[in-house]
Amino acid sequence: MFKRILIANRGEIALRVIRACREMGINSVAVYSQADKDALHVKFADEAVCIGPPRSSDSYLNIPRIISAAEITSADAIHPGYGFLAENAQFAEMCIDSGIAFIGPDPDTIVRMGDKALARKTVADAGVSILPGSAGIIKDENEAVEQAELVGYPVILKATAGGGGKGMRVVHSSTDLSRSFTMASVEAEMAFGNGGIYLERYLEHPRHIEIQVMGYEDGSIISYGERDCSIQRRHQKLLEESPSPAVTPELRKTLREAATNVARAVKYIGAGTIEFLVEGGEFFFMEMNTRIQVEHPVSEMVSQVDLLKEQIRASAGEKPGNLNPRLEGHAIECRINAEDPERGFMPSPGKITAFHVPGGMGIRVDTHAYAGYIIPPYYDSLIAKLIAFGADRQEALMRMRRALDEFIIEGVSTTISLQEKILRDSQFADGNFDTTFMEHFLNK
Ligand code: MV4
Repeated sequence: MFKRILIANRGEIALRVIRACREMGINSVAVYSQADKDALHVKFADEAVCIGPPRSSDSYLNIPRIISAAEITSADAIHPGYGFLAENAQFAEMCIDSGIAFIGPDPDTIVRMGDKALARKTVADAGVSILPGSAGIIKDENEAVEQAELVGYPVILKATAGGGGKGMRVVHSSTDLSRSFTMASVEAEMAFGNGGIYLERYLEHPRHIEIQVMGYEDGSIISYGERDCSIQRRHQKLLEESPSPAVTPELRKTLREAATNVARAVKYIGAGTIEFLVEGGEFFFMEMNTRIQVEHPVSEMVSQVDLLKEQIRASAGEKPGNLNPRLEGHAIECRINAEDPERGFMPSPGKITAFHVPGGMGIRVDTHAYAGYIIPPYYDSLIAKLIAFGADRQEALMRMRRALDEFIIEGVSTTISLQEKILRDSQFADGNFDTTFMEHFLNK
């Protein structure tokens, strides 16, 4: 097992990794930017190294500085968390070349899944259904029109280097297609340095359902239950739950088998998520995330497995702790962001003047915030993840409403009041929602 893990991240996920390390008897090394000198991950880790100025590009994204920090502290592994360098194949490769384990899949797998057109091919070859669409990157406008005619409108253009909604365009007829294709490609080139575009049939009312998997060196792939992440605004998730109110036991079994086949096809190691679009009982692979995700706690609550510990064990070459996790109960997570829903979700950095965290039966809060903490303006605006667990959805919903009401955060604007409103919505309460829910909800 690893002796010392450097955490190349900040915020709540850095704390989450430190907690797993502590329980496993592993030393932890925090890295931090000048803006994070008073952050809890710096205080809670066994050691901490300042890696540079506030801007991410000078600190949490600066590969040489992070590798140097690992070398001077004799860390034998690096945990990237989510965001920042978590899905950077070059970083994973440089860790390995420096004799430091990267806690994640091998660099080839990151590349294979990070290129979304290549991922579609990999998944189709593994026998898992993908949406009808182009066989790979579309070379020009004429090919885009040809492919769209074959697939049928509406279609969606996606950047092969994108993911998570960046650089997408929905096209309803051939008149828009040539222009949309050119614009999408130029945008993708600017955003990702890769203008490659592929095309798929567009589903108007899908659910976003994802399956958590864990892969091990002995070849075993453990699948967990699904998470329903349909409640999003501009591709930012606001609330996630497990199980999905829309997934039957039969569909769950099928989705878990499909996700396992995808992971097996790439000999997946560590924590991964296979995202599907589900509509009218049909499901289609969308993309695979090769990292631990923000919303992993809902899977932890319903499986009673510590996914961080399993991820670390898997990367250290150990066998799975539990071959067949039992799924029991219902978990919901609200992402509490320092943003103002009344002002178009503008970030609201600054000093948290009062902070009271809810507790009691079935409540978990993953946060790095405290009273007096100053949220820096340089990073994402997640302040806390509030997770409610209950025997069934009804109980989890009641606990979440109760806990949101108890949560006191003063000094910055937060999304709490919006999440309270979502939890009072009758359609949401009935489990009757899809990825278009937030659009309708915000226009009510
Ligand atoms: C789609 C889709 C409908 N059809 N692809 C958004 C995030 C990115 N990963 C892909 N996304 C979508 N892809 C096809 N073929 C609808 C979305 C989508 C969406 C997906 C999940 C959650 C919220 C969403 C909101 C708008 C669009």
